Amino acid sequence: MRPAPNRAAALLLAAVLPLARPATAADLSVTVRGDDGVALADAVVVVRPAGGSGPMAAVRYSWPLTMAQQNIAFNPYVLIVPLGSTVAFPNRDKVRHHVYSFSAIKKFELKLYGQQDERTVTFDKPGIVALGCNIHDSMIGFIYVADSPFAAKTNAAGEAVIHGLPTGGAQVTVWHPDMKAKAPVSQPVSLAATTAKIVVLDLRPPAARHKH
Ligand SMILES: [Cu+2]
Repeated sequence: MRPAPNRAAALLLAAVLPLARPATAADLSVTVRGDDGVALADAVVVVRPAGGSGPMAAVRYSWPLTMAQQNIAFNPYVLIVPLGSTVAFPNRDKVRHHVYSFSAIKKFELKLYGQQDERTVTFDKPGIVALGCNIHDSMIGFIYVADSPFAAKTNAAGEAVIHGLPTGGAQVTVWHPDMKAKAPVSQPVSLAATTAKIVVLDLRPPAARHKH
């Protein structure tokens, strides 16, 4: 008895696929600092390869699409979501919150809701959404709606690493809530197997920066 040709082809494919990694994958490490030299946590880094990066519909990041209200604060302070995402807004406090955005790409209001309750909002335009709470003026948070599969947020050392990029030309876009300019800054980068880049942002004076 001979094996069916389709089965043989499938077995061959299964044997080959684990080796079929792109030969040209690049890892980019971006360090973001303020013009005062201090490392910036919570900066958004988005990379757009020159050759394009395909449709956003199936894009998933490695973190949950959740903007919680916890300890009278938004958690996380900055959340990056892929364009078209639906974000959950769970209330994990004992008090009620009333979340709103006046930002151009998405104006909305989630009227007073309490503990263990949750609302969702879908973000269908790229850009930056500033969040507030009608009850607690100190609550400030941001959602960055990104139109690239390649995005990351800087850690406490001001570093973000993005893996699996195609080598070659790309644009690196960086944004931080305390930037003087409202729009993100974009710079060209040439991606090799491993590339490190430092981006310095002009910051507002310390007294005008967000507390969170
Ligand atoms: Cu609140």
